[in-house]
Amino acid sequence: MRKIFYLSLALFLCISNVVYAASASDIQPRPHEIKESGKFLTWTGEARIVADKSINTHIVAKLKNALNISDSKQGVKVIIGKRGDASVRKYNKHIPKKTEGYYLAVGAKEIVVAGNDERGTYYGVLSLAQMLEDNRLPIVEITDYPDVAFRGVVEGFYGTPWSFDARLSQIKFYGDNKLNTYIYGPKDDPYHRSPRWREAYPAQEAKNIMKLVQVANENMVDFVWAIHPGNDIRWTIDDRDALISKLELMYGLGVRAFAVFFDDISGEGTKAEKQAELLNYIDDTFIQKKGDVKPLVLCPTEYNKSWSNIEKGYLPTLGSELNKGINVMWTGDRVCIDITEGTLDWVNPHLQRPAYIWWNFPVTDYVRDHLLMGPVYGNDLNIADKVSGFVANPMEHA
Ligand code: LTM
Repeated sequence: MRKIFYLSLALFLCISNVVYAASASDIQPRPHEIKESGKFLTWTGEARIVADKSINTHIVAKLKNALNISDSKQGVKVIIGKRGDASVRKYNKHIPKKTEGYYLAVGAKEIVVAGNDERGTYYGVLSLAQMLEDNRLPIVEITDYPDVAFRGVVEGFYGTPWSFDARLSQIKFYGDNKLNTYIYGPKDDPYHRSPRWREAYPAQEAKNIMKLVQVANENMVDFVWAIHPGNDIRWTIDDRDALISKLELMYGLGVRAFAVFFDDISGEGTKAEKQAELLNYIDDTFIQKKGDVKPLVLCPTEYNKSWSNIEKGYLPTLGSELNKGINVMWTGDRVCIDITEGTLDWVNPHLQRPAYIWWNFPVTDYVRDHLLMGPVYGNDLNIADKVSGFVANPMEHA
């Protein structure tokens, strides 16, 4: 009798309806599907991790760190892995067939984190960690995946570029918040733009970029390096080769994602057919050949509606000439403006692809006596399937 009493007590302490514990609906961004049981698992940190040997060690480190795990044979079993791993084979049918998707199940004795891919697994861990409160985890089943392929930040402002330390902390923040993209394109880096875009970075700067790429990889963020050659580019084989050589150098530093910016220029560099020819050349001879590089991104010269002249054919030329895999950026109806469904309905047919949003908020390079720190409002909430990416251009104050 006494045994039953203690067993019941133990069970009650482990699984009980305690209202103040975290709930899956606290997870940000809110998951697609949540099946909550209303019950909770008391989390002591004692757990046995079951994973394939090949699992990314950063994922395991994140899991252990976020959930304070001390390895124990007695504890809760945490089964973790990505589609194809033996550890999660049993759960294959639950894993959403979506890039960066995951299935997460918290049971009374067992937790399953099963990603569709490595990032999905990582995001499953982040969601699990967000649910932990007062040493309790809700007993729940979650199916989740991102609606927008590329999400994050473009360091694309005029003014003092971010410091190395600021970038490190930003990149970690993106990783922790399921943002997968950091585009490096500060206007005042002379090796990104004129006059030195053709030249290699000095040794210390190259070393810093290498380190940032490494930290980005550890935090599941794509470090996208952008080049801005439009101010003084000549449409010659020499300049084309100089650009490819620079990309090769950046590839050598570990960069596996690239962008080419043609914003805020005039003259020769603005020609749509020349830009398209160059971008296709980069795509065919560099991006596709490497095999391990993310899709190329272009910021066009006519990057918002108020500056576009359809009769002159700039956007339609890009739309029809550019390789279909190249993403094209767009700031909306104006340079700094909310992103609406209307602007996407207008531009996407011209681009013949969903636009990749460069959102000019909270950038302050045009109002340097301001800090834009208010709440965000005004963007349409139903545009996810009309965009290929969404990145915000921030303040120089990281
Ligand atoms: O917005 C784009 C594409 N280009 C520039 C940015 O570099 C700048 O930060 C913003 C805000 O001033 N405006 C631009 O035109």
